Amino acid sequence: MSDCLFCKMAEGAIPVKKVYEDDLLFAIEDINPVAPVHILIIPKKHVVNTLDLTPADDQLIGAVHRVAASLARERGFDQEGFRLVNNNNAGAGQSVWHIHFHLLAGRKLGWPPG
Ligand code: D5M
Repeated sequence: MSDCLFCKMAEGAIPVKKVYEDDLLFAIEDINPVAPVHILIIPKKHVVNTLDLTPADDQLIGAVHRVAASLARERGFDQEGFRLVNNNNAGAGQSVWHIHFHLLAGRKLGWPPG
């Protein structure tokens, strides 16, 4: 998708500091953090959101969760608690139309979320 921000980041067309990268995923610091830790875990494949996933993406979504756990352990917020969340469609707050997962930590995370 030539006009997709996260595809351009994945391809290196837009330079961005990646805090994690492998063949399937990359992770960056969110430009507008809502918690002391706010990392975006972004599949490289262009998928719009959860509604766009197919069985072929099962490994990809598993990898998102494993990377989130690794980052939590590496950065030492695994035991205090963290949240992995994705917003689907505008009513839930999705603003970038390429699937991504917010990894949040570093403060008390209220429930239910707003
Ligand atoms: O989340 C989209 C998120 O993407 C939102 O928290 C801001 C973040 N964002 C947007 N542009 C950038 C850049 N250039 N760098 C880092 N983070 C960015 P959503 O759930 O779709 O609202």
